[in-house]
Amino acid sequence: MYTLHTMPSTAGMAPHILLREIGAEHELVFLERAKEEHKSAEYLALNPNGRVPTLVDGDLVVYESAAICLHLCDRHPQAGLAPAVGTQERARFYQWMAWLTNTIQPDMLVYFYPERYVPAAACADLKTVAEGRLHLQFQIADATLADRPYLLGETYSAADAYLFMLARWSRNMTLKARDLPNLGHFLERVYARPAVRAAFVAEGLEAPYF
Ligand SMILES: N[C@@H](CCC(=O)N[C@@H](CS)C(=O)NCC(=O)O)C(=O)O
Repeated sequence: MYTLHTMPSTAGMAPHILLREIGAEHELVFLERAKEEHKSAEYLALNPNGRVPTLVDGDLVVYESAAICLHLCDRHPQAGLAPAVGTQERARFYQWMAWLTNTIQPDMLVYFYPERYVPAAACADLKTVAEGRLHLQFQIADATLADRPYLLGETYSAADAYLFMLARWSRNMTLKARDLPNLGHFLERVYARPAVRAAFVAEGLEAPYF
């Protein structure tokens, strides 16, 4: 039995989707941002970063969304959410997971929390810069998806759930991931998955979904 500490529409979405793809028994603990529950002493004892998500798996506590995804892939190899260890496909899977969490996600943090990086007067400009950088990155994903339904080819993997999560964060930007043709179709394809729809219902999300 897993417990995922999260908030709706956050970095907890990819692990949440994977729990449902796997069919793993799990409990969702939704922290209230307005009450700063993610900064409470109780939560900081689980995740000293004061951020979501955090997964509790028995006596194991793991934070960092990508790490949780990789752990779930390893614990449930039969779910086929990652290629076999040691294969070329696995190397490609690592490449995309690292790229997503290490390239796109940091610029998302700049876009959503500019005040943590620069004085208030510079925030609007920084958001514009971050949005432009994000769009260049989404163009790389779009080009990759030109000849394949998923990042790794024909087979859906945890990297696709991660890309879906990050791409939907652009839904209220001027430069939207969904406006890129291949990425737009990819988002529709992933959103059509029953596990993804169920995660959206459980998180209480409303349109636009991506
Ligand atoms: N690198 C972390 C980032 C987590 C993160 O920034 N989560 C956001 C929500 S998407 C959060 O908890 N924000 C609250 C805050 O920073 O105060 C991960 O991937 O888990």
